[in-house]
Amino acid sequence: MAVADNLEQARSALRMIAEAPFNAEAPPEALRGEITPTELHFVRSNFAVPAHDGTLEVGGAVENPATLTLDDLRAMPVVELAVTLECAGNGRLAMRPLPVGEPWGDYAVSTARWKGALLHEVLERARPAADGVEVRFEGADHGSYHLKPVIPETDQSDLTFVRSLALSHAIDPAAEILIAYEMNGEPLSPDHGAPFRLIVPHWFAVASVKWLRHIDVLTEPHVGEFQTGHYIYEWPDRPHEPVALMRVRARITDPAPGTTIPAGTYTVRGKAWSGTGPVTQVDVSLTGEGDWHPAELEPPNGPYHWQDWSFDWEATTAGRSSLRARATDAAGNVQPEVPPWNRLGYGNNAVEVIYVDVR
Ligand SMILES: Nc1nc2c(c(=O)[nH]1)N[C@H]1C(S)=C(S)[C@@H](COP(=O)(O)O)O[C@H]1N2
Ligand SMILES: [Mo]
Repeated sequence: MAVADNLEQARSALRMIAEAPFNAEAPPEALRGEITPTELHFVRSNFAVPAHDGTLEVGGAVENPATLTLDDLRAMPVVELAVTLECAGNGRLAMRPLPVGEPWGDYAVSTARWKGALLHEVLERARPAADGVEVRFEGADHGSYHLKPVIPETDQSDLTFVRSLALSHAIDPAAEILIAYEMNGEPLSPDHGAPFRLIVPHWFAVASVKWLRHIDVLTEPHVGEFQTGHYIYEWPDRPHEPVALMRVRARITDPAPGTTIPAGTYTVRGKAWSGTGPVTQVDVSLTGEGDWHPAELEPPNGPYHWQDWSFDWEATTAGRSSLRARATDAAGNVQPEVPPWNRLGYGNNAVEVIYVDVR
């Protein structure tokens, strides 16, 4: 099969947001399972799938630069982690006034099993210089950028996808940052960053650089369109902040919005996750205002994994009911009722409201 046919096949079950570069949400059913099958995992790319020469250059302010191949990475200790990834733009469509950017509904979130080498081990071998402050991750993808530049002097005609992390975070064994080469037991697919990508647990997925080509230790913080231009919360009333950890959020996966259900007991189900988690409580409301009832919350199956919750609803009265679910995490963060508006539309974790008709 030609590459294009394979790509088309891999993309066919998703809900397309943009064709080129390809961006797509997961179908709602994808959120029911514990692990999202690869063909149902959302895709977010700023540029077309690039060619990649199969090498990873590790350099910058290090004593021991190296060029690694997939075989080199596979020869290192193997770690597999289930990680929930959410795009920072997920839920943007519900913000008012509507921000610019990809019109994501609520399904730019998925959970896959990622297998790879640990970033901190790769960096230990490279031996970062004492004056290192950040680590820069460059993808092989580049091209002209369709969003208005936020950094005025950037050349929009050929930008490369680059992100950075604090060196202290990148070298922290407890952070479990992966250079992943497998997703759900298969080599990475083109849309998900083949041949290898970063996976940064707990962070909004923008940190998880796909098609990884260069890792450089920096002695000055990185400045760039995808780090200090976009992916910044431009709050109207307080200092701007970079997009970082995923915000606490619950989703109702069953019933589907707008469905009609027969009168009786109905088990409402959903998922909940947080980058500052685990989630410690989910409450459900069946009216407006403050009538919250605790749901049954399953413990997490892993530290970076969304959690299942359920609620037995005595749906005995015919008519329309509003359903809301609200998560709280171990750090005490609770979902707000109103989307936390910021100019570029990131991090909308407002409480979901759906309606269901009982007959
Ligand atoms: N090289 C590269 N990495 C990237 C991106 C990109 O455009 N280029 N997009 C980021 C964003 S914004 C998201 S939400 C995730 C999406 O990962 P996925 O397509 O595997 O779901 O990849 C991140 N890594
Ligand atoms: Mo994203």
